[in-house]
Amino acid sequence: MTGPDREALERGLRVMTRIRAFEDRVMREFAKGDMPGFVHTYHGSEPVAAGVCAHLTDADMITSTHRGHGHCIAKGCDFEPMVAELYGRETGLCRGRGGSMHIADFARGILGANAIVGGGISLAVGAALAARVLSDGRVAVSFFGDGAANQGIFHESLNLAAIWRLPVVFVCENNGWAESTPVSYSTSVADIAERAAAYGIDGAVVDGSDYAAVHEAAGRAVEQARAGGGPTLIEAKVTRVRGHYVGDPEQYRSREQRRAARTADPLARLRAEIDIGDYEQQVVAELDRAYESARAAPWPDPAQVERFARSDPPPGPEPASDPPATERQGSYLLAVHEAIASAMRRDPSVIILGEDIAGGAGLGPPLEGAMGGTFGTTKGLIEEFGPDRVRDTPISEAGFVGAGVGAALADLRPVIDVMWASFAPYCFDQIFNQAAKMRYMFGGQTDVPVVLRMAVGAGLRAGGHHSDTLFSIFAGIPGLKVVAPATPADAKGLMARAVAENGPVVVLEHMSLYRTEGPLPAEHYELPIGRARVVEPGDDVTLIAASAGVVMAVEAAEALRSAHGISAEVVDLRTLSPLDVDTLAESAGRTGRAVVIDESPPRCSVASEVAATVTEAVFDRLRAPVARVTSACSPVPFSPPLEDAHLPTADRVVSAVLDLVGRQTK
Ligand SMILES: Cc1ncc(C[n+]2csc(CCOP(=O)(O)OP(=O)(O)O)c2C)c(N)n1
Repeated sequence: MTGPDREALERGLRVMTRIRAFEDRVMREFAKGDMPGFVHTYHGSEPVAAGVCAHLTDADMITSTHRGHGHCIAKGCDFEPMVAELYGRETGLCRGRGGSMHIADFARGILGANAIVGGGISLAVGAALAARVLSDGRVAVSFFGDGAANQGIFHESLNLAAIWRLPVVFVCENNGWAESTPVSYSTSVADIAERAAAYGIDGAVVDGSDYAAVHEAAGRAVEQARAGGGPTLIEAKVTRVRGHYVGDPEQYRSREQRRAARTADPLARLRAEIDIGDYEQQVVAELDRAYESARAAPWPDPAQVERFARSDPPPGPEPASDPPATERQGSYLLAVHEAIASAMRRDPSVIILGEDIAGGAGLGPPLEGAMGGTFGTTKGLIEEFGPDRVRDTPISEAGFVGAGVGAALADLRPVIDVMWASFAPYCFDQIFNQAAKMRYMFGGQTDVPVVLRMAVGAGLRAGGHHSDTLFSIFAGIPGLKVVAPATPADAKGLMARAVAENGPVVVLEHMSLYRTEGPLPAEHYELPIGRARVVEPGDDVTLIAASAGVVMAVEAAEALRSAHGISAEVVDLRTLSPLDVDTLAESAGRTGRAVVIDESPPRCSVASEVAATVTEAVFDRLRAPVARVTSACSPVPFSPPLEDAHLPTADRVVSAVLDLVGRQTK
């Protein structure tokens, strides 16, 4: 590929001029004190964003960083909504929910700036995965700094992109510093691009202050990606002309280093060669208008503080709360399998990702006897849907969960198998900071239709790393919906609904329930998220549980009835977030007593949340305080007597009820 022609150089200089003028103005305006938060300017890297984005269309996708203004401008963002976003106004690109560090413009393929260093890299891999699965010719580019190249997610992402030969270009803007840490200290290689070789992909070092050089290298990488030739890592060496953030005293750079940095001007070379007339004045006038309009724009309405936090329910009427009647029996495991298979049949944008889900088939033909996941829930799906939609992953939870989330931003509906919930901390950023927050931070520009499946629960003598429930960890995250089915029929209907939902849904499948049998309708059906179910009616006390706790509650209700003449109503939460407050309040208000059963440890548990919710709703109708029966406040132990002592039991539920009856105050 030859270098850019004169017209391309002129276009490039215009884009760089826009970026420079924008950032100069940001520095001046920020100093006045009425621009909230922090801003990080792009001075010195202008040729990188301009030279790379010159090869991208609106349909192509980028992920950006805390230093993202330049990327947005090069990808075509208008000044007015950008400036309004910096001021936190309702007319901003993200309706003021994101700000400088989370600016996004989905109409232009900008999948968000990301204030988590390295946070965008796996999202770009996922966007490229979507382009590959949909065969639509799009390319994804991830911009990130030298600091991000030392994050684990960088390495997992490059490996994933390499093994799947995805249409993605990784652009490392090496400005020599990560905040105050020099790259010479933090990085084991002279050139970050050398790391490409470790993953068998092309790597290139380019002078990031030379527009023509960036344009040429990026053109080659984007063309290769589009043609199916796989990813490239471009390292653009640039100078960080200014401080890390506006206002940074830069005490870690000597006066000489600062002076040398300030004199670097990557626009100078092109300015000497190319005449763009009074374009700079035009840009300044455009910025004047943008600032005037942003300052006059309305603030977001404080009454709408929760708007966009959770996805809207899918269109159409809410499904019936009960599964269809059936004579058919089936296991919880089969239920999960059937829900996923039927969702994949109905919607070609549904894909599944996870370790061993295709049983080692990789991208090749299905293997005889493939596992179908550790528990066998996805067995047979590779044969029916092929390796593009049933994607085995390496052991890279952060990488493939991030890729799933990125794919969800780019028109797929991934169902991601995290295997055991205890592994979720490895991908917590991708769940907590990315999937759960994006709709909100980007002001409703995008949904994140992703399902995160995890096996939970103790009792199988698996010890501390394979037994957690993490109920409250997920239920406590505002952007997530969380379901924990107790029966095969619920497992099927809630999984089907989770896939149909437009936002991230965490499906917690209890390991001790996989082999349990119950009524299992054969047809496709959905159950509503956020609706509890009265399993057994009763008058004297309400037992509230979820997942395997429901089995315990039913056992306790039977013992209370037969041994003590106490009539217990059993309520299955089904959904841990959002809670079905109406059903809980109605039942506990009527019986006047409630015991919440939760397999997680007690501190800040779902049991605590339910107890507080019920108390707030029907305090005046309660005859005794709400009681909690939880696991012990320890990791799940291995030794059988210890594990048994750790877990709640039906006997403890019975005791809690008897205690409440004895303690009643009214
Ligand atoms: C995961 C994470 N760790 C630390 C930070 C704090 N932080 C913000 S920017 C930054 C430096 C990033 O350096 P680099 O990736 O080289 O980008 P640059 O700022 O140089 O553009 C740090 C440490 C963060 N935001 N996210």
